[in-house]
Amino acid sequence: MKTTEFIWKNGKLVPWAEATTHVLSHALHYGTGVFEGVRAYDTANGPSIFRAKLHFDRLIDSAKIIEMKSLFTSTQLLDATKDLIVQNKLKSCYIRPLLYFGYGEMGLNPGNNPVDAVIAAWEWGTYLGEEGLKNGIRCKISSWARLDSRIMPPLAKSTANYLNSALAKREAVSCGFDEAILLNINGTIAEGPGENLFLVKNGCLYTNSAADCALQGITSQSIIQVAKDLGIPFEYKSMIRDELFLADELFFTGTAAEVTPIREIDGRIIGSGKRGSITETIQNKFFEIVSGKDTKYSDWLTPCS
Ligand code: PPE
Repeated sequence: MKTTEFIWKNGKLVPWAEATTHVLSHALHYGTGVFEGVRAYDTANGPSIFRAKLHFDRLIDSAKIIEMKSLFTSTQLLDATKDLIVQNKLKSCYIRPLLYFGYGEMGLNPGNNPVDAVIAAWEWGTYLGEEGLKNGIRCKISSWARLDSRIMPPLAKSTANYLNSALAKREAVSCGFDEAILLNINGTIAEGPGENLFLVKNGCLYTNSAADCALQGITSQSIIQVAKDLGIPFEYKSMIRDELFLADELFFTGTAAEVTPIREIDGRIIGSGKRGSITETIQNKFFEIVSGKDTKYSDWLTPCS
């Protein structure tokens, strides 16, 4: 990975190599952390964070779900991120804030352990490749089910949840695919390991809701708004696997994945087997918005200075 000069830790900027933690930190053993994935884009106003407030508010919400009290507010963490980007002289970057139960006591109850806070930012290009953004990716329906809210909290970006995602991702890649699609334990579509899923059928756009155990994606929420503004009909809907096979177009959304078309699932060609026209329209608009070129959405971007 590309490193930078500083990482923010518990209120201070520390050199990248010194942002370390004790091996007996609670989160390392039990997955008791929450994180965010945020991007800043290069715009005419300098590096600008996409939907910054929503991301830091979701971080605090994730902490609330796992009963963790952050020592920093959403606003303080956002201010720290802006400073970090400026100090690291980054133009565009991926931002990873993390709150975790640190070193103190072992045992499952994290209650008495300190809550450590870190924010790192580094240059991270396309998540599923330039080629994937343009021509679409190949997915595998995972043999791993997406975690259910009776087992783990799907709306929290908790570090523990991501073993579920990592297992699905590894399986898909080792079977020769680019990415996984997970069903939930009721058999409807949940999401990708780090992406929400959208379907286009007969000109209408669909995605699922929290009831299907999908993370409530901030990119997804933004795309729904963009679709409305573009006059593309949209509905929330639970989906089964067959509907994916019959879709005209499918695409993933996510901070890391941005808007990535899906061209194949388990060897079956989806739609035309290429990026569909509605996907392309939405994708183009997304990149215009994040780069600050469509000023109608300028309040979705927070400049760093
Ligand atoms: N579902 C999951 C499970 C998920 O992790 C993400 C983001 C999304 C949906 C999309 O949410 P949003 O970014 O708010 O639109 N995944 C993050 C982590 C990816 C990683 O590999 O790490 C991300 O995209 O930053």
